Amino acid sequence: EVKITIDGKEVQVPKGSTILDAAKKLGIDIPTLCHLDLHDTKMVNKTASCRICVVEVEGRRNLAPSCATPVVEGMVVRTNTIRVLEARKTVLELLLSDHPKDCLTCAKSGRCDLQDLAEKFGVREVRVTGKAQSTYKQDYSPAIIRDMDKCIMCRRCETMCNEVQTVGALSGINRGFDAVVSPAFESPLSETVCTHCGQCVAVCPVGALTENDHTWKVVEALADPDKFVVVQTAPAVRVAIGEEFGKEPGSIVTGQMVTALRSLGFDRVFDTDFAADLTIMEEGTELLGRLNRFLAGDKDVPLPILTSCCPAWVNFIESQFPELIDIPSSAKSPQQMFGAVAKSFLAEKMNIPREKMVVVSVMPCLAKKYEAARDEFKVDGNPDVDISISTRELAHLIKRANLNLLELEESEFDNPLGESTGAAVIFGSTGGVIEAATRTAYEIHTGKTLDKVDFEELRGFDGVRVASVQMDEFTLNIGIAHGLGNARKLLEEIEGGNPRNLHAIEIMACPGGCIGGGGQPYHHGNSDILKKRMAAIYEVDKNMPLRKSHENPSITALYEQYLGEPMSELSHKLLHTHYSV
Ligand code: HC1
Ligand code: SF4
Repeated sequence: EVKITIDGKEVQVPKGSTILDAAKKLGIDIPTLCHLDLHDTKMVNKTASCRICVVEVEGRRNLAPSCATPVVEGMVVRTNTIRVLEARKTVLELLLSDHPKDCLTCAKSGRCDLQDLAEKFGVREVRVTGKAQSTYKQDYSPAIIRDMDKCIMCRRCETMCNEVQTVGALSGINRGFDAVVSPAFESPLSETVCTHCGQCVAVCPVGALTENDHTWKVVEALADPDKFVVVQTAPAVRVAIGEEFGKEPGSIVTGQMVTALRSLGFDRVFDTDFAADLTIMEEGTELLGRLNRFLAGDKDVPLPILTSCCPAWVNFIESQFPELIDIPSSAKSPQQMFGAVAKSFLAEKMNIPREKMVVVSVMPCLAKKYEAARDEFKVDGNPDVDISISTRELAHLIKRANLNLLELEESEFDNPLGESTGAAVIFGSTGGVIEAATRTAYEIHTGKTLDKVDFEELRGFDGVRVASVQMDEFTLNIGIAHGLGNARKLLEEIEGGNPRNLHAIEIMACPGGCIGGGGQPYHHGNSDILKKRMAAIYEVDKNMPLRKSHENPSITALYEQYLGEPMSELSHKLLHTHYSV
């Protein structure tokens, strides 16, 4: 431990800590822009490029960036001298001299770190006038908008994309005023290996990277008297959207969210969780089918089976591990299963022509926008899911309609596509999809009822986890990874001959799984927030009367009335897909 003094207060921190760490421990707020500390991944954006966090260290001539200066025994630090404050103001003016001033129409207005600091430091004019403002073309991908005029070169997105996700779509190019983070050769993101995971958006402190906002498309559909507009909400939205209205992370606001959606004018408010149960029926059957072939001695059976509900992950395997493309489950994601069932079963039942039905999804994810737009999920050009909006976008819509989520009464989802089990809601957390599949696979394989449905060994926050579940005489070996960098580790292990004999693997592209998705309320890499959302997910599961997908009565009815059985011909047509490299 090292003892130092900051603003007259003593604090002890472990050797190797920075001044910024020590100040945090004292509750002293040093402003940062480029700094990003993703504790659980041990990943830190170390550029120390913005210099907004400078402090005065006794005995040193120059101001020190607190994020990159290690503590030394006896160090005396001041964070609020006139010299420090003026230096910070100058840093801001320099940044603003090459930054657009269109805050009124910026997607990040009101939640921009640079705007907040300019306000805090009372910057009323920009004295530094550099070269004319640099200008770049805006880049629209299905999920993400890049407005590089707003890039402040903090390089958080680069660390996220290259080091945490190991995708490598972004890097710093050009020099001086023209320096910017961009795909190589300034290609549009959609023409690169970008997976649309949205983690770069999640950490961008300014308006350089934002979601492709579809809220007005939703409003237009709702206002069209010719359209029948249904909405589905993903598992992870209900434990996070409350944060946008001032609730603590991990607050469960399912009932209020349903009321808000109904008040917005949706004709039916359904649940992606219903389709998550359906996914388990299909994916679980596929898993058991492959295991049975394996147990019968078939050496060519593609194992381990990989979950396929995360579109960024699917994109990642398509572009980075094409030789493994036969092993993911062919089951569509719940978002897409929902759309396919709504526009067939429900549309037929209600006698609504396909083109008059609009399916909107509310997702914690930006890659879901890209998934919804993929050609394999269209019938004659008409998509199964018409519009996908994020948790943040739904919060905007609710506020725009003068509704306060927290004051709304709770209400229930509509049926039949609104009924779900606890197995479905845990899809929202890392480990949840495979736990849900295990609950069902166990009971079908052994013919026994589980005494305890909680598979604690599959839960947790470690980036890569491996556990075994006993199914009578058969030991099912399960692997789990969240974050694409961790996924890469597990896939390299599979390519290397699968030494741990894994039979099934769940992969989610985002830290924590969907609860940490690129469309969730901004959490700035703070894993405490993610852990609270995770706890809430398991809480919802615990309180559900039914906790296994195969016990969902609406799912049973759907098979009886329409699909026949899991993996039937119609199930294949509606609920399964193929991958392309
Ligand atoms: Fe997810 Fe899924 S769990 S992918 O994390 O399989 O987005 O929440 O909706 O589709 O159900 C996301 C969450 C979500 C799908 C489900
Ligand atoms: Fe990289 Fe994900 Fe951003 Fe694409 S969306 S640039 S993969 S961090």
